[in-house]
Amino acid sequence: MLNAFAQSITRPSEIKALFTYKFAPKSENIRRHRQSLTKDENKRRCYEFLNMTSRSFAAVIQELDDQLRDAVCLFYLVLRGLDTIEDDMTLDLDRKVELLRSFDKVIYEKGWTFNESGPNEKDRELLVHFDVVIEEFLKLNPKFQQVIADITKRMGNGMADYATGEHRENTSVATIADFDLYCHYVAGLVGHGLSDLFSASNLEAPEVAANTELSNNMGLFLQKTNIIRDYREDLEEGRQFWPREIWGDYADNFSDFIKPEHQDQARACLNAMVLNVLDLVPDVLTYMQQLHNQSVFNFCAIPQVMAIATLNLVFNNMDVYKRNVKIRKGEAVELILASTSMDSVVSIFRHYVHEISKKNDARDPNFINVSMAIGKIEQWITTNIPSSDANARPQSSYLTPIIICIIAVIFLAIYQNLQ
Ligand code: D61
Ligand code: MG
Repeated sequence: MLNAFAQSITRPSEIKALFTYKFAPKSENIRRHRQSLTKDENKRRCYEFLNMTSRSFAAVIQELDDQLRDAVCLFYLVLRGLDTIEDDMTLDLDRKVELLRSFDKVIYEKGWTFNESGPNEKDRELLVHFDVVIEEFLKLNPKFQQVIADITKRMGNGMADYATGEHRENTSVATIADFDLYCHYVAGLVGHGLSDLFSASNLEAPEVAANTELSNNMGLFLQKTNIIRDYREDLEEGRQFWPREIWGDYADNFSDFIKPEHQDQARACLNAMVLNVLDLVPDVLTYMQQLHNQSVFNFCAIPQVMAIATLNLVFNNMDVYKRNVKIRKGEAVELILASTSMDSVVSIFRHYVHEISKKNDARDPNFINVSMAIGKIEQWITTNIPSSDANARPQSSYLTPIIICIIAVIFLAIYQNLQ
């Protein structure tokens, strides 16, 4: 936590956000949620698993309205269980495929648990106690169970196809179409399922579930951004998700990009990957614009604004090839606090797109394509958000220099105390 403050030391708005966040009173939804856990041991354990297995989604799921919270939590836990089997490189391939293809049946088997995950699999414990998840799943309204089982079936079969080498050449994803299909299975389908849950709960209109292209692209935007950010980590663990149709234009081998002599090609390739993701932004904003329920809006908006901030962070940033890059905690918290209305979500997107455009370099082979993708996003904003001129640039407050001085004094005081 102190580290989070230190990272944002020169950014008063982030320090302010960190304080606000730390001392904010619990929302009404969270209080009711905590209350409901005191009398239900099994449900309490499910939320423990949620908090253990997800840094990015645990908080936003728990803020959802009562009608949706448990369904979305169980949806998450079921798919995290499935993904733990997909990610496990120690499992025998036939066994893996059998599990992936039957997981939609497993969730109806009271008492089912799984001890065969590799010892280093990060969410192994979830499967060891999966009976707890199944018991809670079976208590959900059958209309929610059906959505979850349907998506689990389609995702499991898609993962199995990729695990056995369909749509792949050697270990790598071949075409952009294969890349889109893989991301559809693991993330686009989550977008479908969530939209079905929103509409089934009546918190959102039936149209949100009906437009599957938009909900698919909500998932693709998150998954593809992660795949760009995780280049180094995935390479070290023997995984390749970038499609050869893109990276093949810049190198013969996927691992060439870490070599200093390939710097220029590596930079161009990275930006070509970001360009592929920028094309999704208009659909993300169109999806967001259909939402009416405040808790659903926040739940959807927060991951998407984190993704556009991450996309700006990785654009033209050679650190992606060296280590894990991550947005500052202070920046993340500032985004969380701001993601409560369409106007502010749009102005956040506009801000990061503008930052990307400032880093777009005329020597980059995709300079014009990136400019055009950005132009389309700006076009979407002017056409769809009449008030967008008014919030073009969030003004930095006149308090900024004063706050910097106060923070500097506090840190000095702490520092001298430690001496
Ligand atoms: C609105 C709000 C949240 C959304 C959304 C729309 C549309 C899609 C998604 C969330 C899904 C985004 C996935 C991006 C993160 N990628 C992963 O977690 C990868 O695993 C994919 C397969 C399992 C998906 C599980 C999931 C994730 C988020 C959810 C959810 C289910 C259910 C409800 C709410 C959010 C990644 O896993 C990394 C890891 O092992 O930790 C991988 O293996 O590639
Ligand atoms: Mg996976």
